[in-house]
Amino acid sequence: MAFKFITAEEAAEFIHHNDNVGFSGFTAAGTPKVVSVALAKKAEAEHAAGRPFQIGVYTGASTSDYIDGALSRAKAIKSRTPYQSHKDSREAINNNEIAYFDLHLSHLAQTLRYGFLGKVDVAVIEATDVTPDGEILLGPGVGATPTFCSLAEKIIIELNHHDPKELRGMHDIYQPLDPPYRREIPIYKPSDRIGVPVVKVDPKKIIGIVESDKRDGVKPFAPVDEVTMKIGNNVCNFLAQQLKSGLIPPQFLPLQSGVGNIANAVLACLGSNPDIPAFEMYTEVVQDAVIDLMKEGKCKFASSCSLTVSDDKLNEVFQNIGFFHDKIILRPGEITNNPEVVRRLGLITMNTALEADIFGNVNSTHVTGTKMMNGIGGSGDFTRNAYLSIFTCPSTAKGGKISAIVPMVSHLDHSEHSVQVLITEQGVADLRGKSPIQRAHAIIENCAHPMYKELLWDYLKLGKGHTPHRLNAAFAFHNEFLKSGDMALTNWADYE
Ligand code: 0RQ
Repeated sequence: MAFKFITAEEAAEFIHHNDNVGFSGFTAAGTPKVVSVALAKKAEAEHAAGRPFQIGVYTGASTSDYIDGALSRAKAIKSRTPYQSHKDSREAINNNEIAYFDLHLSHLAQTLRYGFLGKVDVAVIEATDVTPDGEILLGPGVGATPTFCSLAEKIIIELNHHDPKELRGMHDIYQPLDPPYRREIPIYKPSDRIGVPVVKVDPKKIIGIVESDKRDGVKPFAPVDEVTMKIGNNVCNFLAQQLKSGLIPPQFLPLQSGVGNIANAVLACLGSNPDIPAFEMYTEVVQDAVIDLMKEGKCKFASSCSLTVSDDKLNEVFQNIGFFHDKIILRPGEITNNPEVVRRLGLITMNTALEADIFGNVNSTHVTGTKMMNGIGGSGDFTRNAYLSIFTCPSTAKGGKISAIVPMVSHLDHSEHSVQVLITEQGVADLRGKSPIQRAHAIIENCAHPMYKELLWDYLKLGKGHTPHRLNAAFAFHNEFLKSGDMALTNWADYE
């Protein structure tokens, strides 16, 4: 090995206050695990000595406790983008201790290359292997790693001894040309390979290698329960009926599925429905359910940015790498989520809403319009460009005290123009070709919880115009929740 082995603490010494640092991986998969923790300790020591120490953090998507958790607790993050989902990081963001700005995941790499966010000083990259001439074999998550490596002045490698070198050949690393002479991304089906199996960097930029054998530690998902099972079945029945009526081509279309418990449950239901043919995925995260579907032959192929699977499931993949090797491609996020490719392949996209309004607008990110949950992630990249865009969510949250169907979303991520179908455990609202009032009827009738239906019908009677809102009452559900802790206590008489 031509490079110097250094400790995580020595690596942290190369990162300075105010640096912008790009971390490899996508979700917990493929993210560094030891340099970030050493960096958090360095920040704490600096703060104890009365010196400032904070960095800008760029990642592929969410990370794990080793990055967002450790660095947030150490108050070491100055700014952060694009997606996070750690409770400590969420708390710091909502206290405005971290200047967080949300981006569509497909935009991050090009936004950095365009120079809009300043320099990337250091890239910290988890690798399965690295050659003396600077070929980096990544692990189970790609994210924005190729761009971090090409822009960064210094690269620190975390060599993870747990991931097998047989991963070689599963990655497809490709960086598009930038404007003004950008060409098409030549992916015409999910399994097309257009790049190379490794990230190539100038070896002179690699300042050292830190060894690690830590696992990604993706948490297993909540088991499928009655509500998520009903949502999953509603999605399946809807897709089966679309297929039968010829609105989806007979050979089916590639699927994208979002992140989280609901998305995992929807996939599990798709797998067990005999009316849904074996399918391919063009998506950004492969979750546990997909691995099982591959074993059953129900999922034939997956193009993804990461294997966001629990440690046990990842072991299963590694132990049967011969089986999975040619069924999964791991690509950079700007390719997995690329609007051009999403539209060309004609994806059926399935993402989760925090809340939706009766006119079909979706909030994926902000609780009561003010508190950041996770970020928009890839949901916008896919929804806006889908063949058929579906949002799912339970009709209520917090034991029924929150209705996920509200008069007006308290924050807008996906507008009525992009959201085609809304599905809860109550049923399906097909919004295509409907006016705002027709959409409201479909959503209240089919998706709202019975506990909230009357309130929503009554709201609709309050408004006037093409999209009949009563502006002083549009956030009454949210106001009531903030006041009494229960949206169901909303009283329209207060707003007349
Ligand atoms: O809270 O954890 O305290 O119980 O939100 O909700 O129902 O477990 O759903 O895990 O699928 O996450 C939208 C956040 C859903 C996710 C979101 C509370 C609820 C619970 C989680 P608890 P569930 P999920 C590609 C796609 C944006 C990014 C995206 C997400 C917690 O799917 O981040 O789509 N999406 N990326 O109780 C207050 C409401 C609520 C609410 C639910 N209306 N008000 N709290 N909750 N509805 C993937 C990537 O980009 C990587």
